[in-house]
Amino acid sequence: DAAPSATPAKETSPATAPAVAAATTQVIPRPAQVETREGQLRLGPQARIAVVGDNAEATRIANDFAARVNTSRGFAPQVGGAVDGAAVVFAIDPAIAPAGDEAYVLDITPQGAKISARAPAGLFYGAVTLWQLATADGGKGDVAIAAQRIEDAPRFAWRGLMLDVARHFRTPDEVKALIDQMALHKLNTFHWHLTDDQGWRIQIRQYPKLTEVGGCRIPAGAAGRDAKGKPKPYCGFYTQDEIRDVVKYAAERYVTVVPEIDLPGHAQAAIASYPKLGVTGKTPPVSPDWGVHTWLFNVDDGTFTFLENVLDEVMELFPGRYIHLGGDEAAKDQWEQSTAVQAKKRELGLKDEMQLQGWFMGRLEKYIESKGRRMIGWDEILEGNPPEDATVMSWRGTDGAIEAARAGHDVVLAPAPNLYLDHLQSDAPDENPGRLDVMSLKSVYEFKVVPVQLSAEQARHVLGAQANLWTEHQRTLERMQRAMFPRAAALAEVTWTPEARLDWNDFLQRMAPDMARYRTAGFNASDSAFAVRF
Ligand code: TNX
Repeated sequence: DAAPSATPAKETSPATAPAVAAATTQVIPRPAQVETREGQLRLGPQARIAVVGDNAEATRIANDFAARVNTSRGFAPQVGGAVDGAAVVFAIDPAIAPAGDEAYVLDITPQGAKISARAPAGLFYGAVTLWQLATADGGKGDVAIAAQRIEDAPRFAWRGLMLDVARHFRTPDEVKALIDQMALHKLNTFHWHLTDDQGWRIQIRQYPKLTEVGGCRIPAGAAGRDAKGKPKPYCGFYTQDEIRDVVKYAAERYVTVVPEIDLPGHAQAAIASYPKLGVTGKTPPVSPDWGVHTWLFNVDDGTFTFLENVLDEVMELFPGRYIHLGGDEAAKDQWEQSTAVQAKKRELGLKDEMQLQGWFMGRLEKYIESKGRRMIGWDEILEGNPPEDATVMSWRGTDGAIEAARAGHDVVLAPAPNLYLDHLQSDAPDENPGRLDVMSLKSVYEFKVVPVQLSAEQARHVLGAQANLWTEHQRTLERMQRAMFPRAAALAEVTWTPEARLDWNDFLQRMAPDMARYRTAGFNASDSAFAVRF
């Protein structure tokens, strides 16, 4: 891939913005409340960090902060010792004003900085804020941070990114680098799209063929053949150990991983591995091309046993509350054409295939609920009359979100095209390949999470928002990263910052140090985001 070469528009370019605008707190997402103070705090190699009380997690977070300071500024503050004389203090304090586990207060005076939070998650976010302040000038060694008092808490509980690793696989290390960038922007939910027609990417011990067969495809055209014309499979999957490692890495950064096993459509790779799971008895290849496919899971008991066994292993690996069961784009042809499926439909007294899908999803939902989990699914699940406690991820615009919230379902907004990061982000000629129309950094920033049609009561069902990266067009790591950031930074601000504090021009100023931080981290955020004339 060519490096971005587009010339940023003068009036908005972070490259032309002052390195650090003194009046702006250089933090993304913008904190809920900032009170400026006189003077500056200097942090240098002599700085020491103290942790109040005997809290192992607070100490881990303090050490993590010290390590990040070391990576960016080249000195590691010592962690330990008395509060007196410490440059930075971490304290769990249930009495701070802002509510919630993710809230924190960061009080910076010329004498020192104190991060207080009700829970470790808040300490972690306070540390991220202080680290951003300490790295805004992009320099090494001593740093001066403007004295100020920050009170901060997120607007929404679900601040998410989805990555599709079925169309194009990314290694565990690549996924971790993404999760790290999420955490540094206070995004807290990583939705991992693990199965699809083009690949099954999660090892399931009871069904090894899912990854042996379903983890590989022969790409269409030249990409799928070597020089001698021999098939060149495209493969990739995560072992369970790798998944546990990623989940732990995410947890240490207060990111919850939501796995998705897509049902009953997007099932071609599973059916290629175990044809009995399908309706026709035929064996398809793992799909080499994109688009909506026709291969559906069967509705017989054998298929449910398989899916329940798969979900058992999935729930063992992912301790979070939500399991995503897909539900999108299940073309019903195969069900319509199968006498056995039609007999089942009549036996259940269901009038059409959408009701049958509702029954299918409902059965699996009950299963995971019996294990204390909750189902989330794409907005098609609404058409199957799901039970009230199903959470809806609205992707076909925002109508699904409105309908879901009115019907009493919790909802996450992830609408196409606004939050679909597979769309181009500029019209620069060397832009990442992607879908039209252009979804610019600004269009993500201007996304309204709560649809205006909802009453205040209904709006309480809005858990938050998420941006999705489908990877049909994102073949390489560089493309994936450029499609994600910096637009994910805009999403972070939209989901964290109080609506009244959102300010596009101020955000653009804060993007300058943010872009420098990606470069330092070796993460390919897209400069072309700024090539658009906003
Ligand atoms: C629709 S959005 C899909 C994905 C595709 C995406 C882009 C959704 C729930 N399903 O399977 O990747 O369009 O082509």
